[in-house]
Amino acid sequence: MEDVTDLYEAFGDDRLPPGQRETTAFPVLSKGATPTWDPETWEFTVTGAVDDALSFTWDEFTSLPSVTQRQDFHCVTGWSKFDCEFTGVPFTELAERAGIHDDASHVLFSALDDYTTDLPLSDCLREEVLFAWAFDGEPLEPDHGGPLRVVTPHKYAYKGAKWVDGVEFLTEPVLGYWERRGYSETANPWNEERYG
Ligand SMILES: Nc1nc2c(c(=O)[nH]1)N[C@H]1C(S)=C(S)[C@@H](COP(=O)(O)O)O[C@H]1N2
Ligand SMILES: [Mo]
Repeated sequence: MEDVTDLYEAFGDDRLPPGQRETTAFPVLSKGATPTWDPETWEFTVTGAVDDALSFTWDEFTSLPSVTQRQDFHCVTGWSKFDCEFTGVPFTELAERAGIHDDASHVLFSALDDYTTDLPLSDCLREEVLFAWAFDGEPLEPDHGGPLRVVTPHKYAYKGAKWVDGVEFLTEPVLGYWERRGYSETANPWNEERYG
């Protein structure tokens, strides 16, 4: 099992970013209701500035090479949860398969509840950005984004789309759900980039 917990040292001096408090609970934060999904019709797409647009069924997606990492989780509302064990497909795995165009600079994630979030491409091409389907060895609970969510331990957690079903490569930024409402595009917890 891969263990990247100590990656926080690359993000800042302190494991707990400024203005955060540690919790052992795992609160649920969603803009609305938990969406339902059907494993028979679920489809994940990779589109935009790529050589090959991709599409996966649930069986195809969960057959991709996966990793398990221990990561920390930082919510912009002020709580952090340490040592979350997530299993899933690295972002870089999909990026390599699709072939990203040289002029791609940003990424927009989409989700079953019509949530979106955007990040600069360079913030996504990191080993800790995963499309995760398991938490602590169990299938990801629906309220926490099951069947599939993104995790971004180097960013506030609103960058990790729950119920994710697509990723689009962009040549210019397109603001996501919270980014349009004033939250930061880059969202670095160690710089307290909460608002844009
Ligand atoms: N699809 C979707 N993803 C989402 C959200 C959402 O409302 N919809 N909320 C975000 C926010 S603000 C946070 S803090 C985390 C919360 O994840 P959790 O509910 O598993 O704690 O999910 C993020 N991803
Ligand atoms: Mo959040």
